[in-house]
Amino acid sequence: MKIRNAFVNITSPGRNFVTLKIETDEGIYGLGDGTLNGRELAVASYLSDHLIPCLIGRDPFQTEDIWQYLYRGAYWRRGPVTMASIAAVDVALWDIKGKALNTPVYNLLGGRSRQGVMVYAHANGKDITHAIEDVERHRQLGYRAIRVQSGFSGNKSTYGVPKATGRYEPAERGLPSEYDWATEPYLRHVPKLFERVRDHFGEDLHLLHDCHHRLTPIEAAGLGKELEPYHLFWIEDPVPAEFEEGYRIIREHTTTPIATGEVFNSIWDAHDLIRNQWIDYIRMTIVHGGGITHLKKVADFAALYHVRTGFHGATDLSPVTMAAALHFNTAINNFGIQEHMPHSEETDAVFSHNYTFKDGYMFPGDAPGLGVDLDENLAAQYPYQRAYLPINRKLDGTLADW
Ligand code: EZ4
Ligand code: CO
Repeated sequence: MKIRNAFVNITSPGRNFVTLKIETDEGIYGLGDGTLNGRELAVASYLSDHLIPCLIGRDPFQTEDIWQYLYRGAYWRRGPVTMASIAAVDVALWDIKGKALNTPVYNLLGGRSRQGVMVYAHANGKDITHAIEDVERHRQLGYRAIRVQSGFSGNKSTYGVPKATGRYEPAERGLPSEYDWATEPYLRHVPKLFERVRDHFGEDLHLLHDCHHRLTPIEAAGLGKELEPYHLFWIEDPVPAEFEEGYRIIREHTTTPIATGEVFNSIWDAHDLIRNQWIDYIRMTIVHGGGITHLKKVADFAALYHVRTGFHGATDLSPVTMAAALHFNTAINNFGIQEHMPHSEETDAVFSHNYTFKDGYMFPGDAPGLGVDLDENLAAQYPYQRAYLPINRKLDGTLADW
């Protein structure tokens, strides 16, 4: 079998997605996600202008060789644009391989290691009372693990809470919005939030929280310590993680588990975090981490250090990535949890898929390959719209992490 052609689809059914479709001379095709929130067209160009010409005529079964060719062959390694582009190719090839062998992708990665993939939902509210109502709503939907974020006095807005009612979707059309940020009221608020939530729901629910890179190591260490009585499943991205050793300080002070890595794109972003056991969960997922081929190596390396996966699963990761993650999570031993932020109806209509949700678990389905398809006619009705993630400024105007 040979790769005959490949093209990039850009569509915006509520939000932007970049999808690579690779076609073979035997009529089988595969899909890969290359969506990089706020920088979509850079990946589209990387694929169309630089990778696709190198793929024509290659054997799509050679996932390892093609990955090495694209990674080493670029000379300029790593970075989110490069690695999302490589991921799009890699995932499309695994999809082709599964279809050609008539088996779901999880069978190519080790087979079923568990019956279902535990996912966590997002609950939020403008204050603690509304957040508790939203946790209850998600509990009734069957979720066993819930991330909780709420607004608080002292900041006009915060990460994870929508400005109006409706879904939380961080990317906004047009140029980047600017929000304000003050750490002190946040640090006072979060322990009160989890005291109330634990008190209301008891111990029989996994609770998670995303700090979204806004703290310093010593602030995060203090927060982790204060949250210990409420037995969180994890706190996520307590600090920006370019400086991996910052996590040592957090680790020395608290037993609250730590997850990080949704913005990582290579094992070399997480190597020290894992081998020093400074984190418990690695969040770098398939689209941003160079695809299934690289993530399998990352997961196997992490397993040696008791680090489990907790893949990013926000709406900016397309249903193709969700499917790939569910196959992956089904097959590996050191799976921890999977984030689940459901896509809009428009997105699900463009990307029909075989994966399902029941009682807090998700299942990849048994269709050959990934079990996702792209309705190109419907996709064409939603042209690309420029959109960005917001930025944060401290109250005096200093630019801060969002
Ligand atoms: O802000 O995916 O845990 N989930 C998150 C997400 C990220 C967005 C950025 O594109 O932190 O909501
Ligand atoms: Co996050």
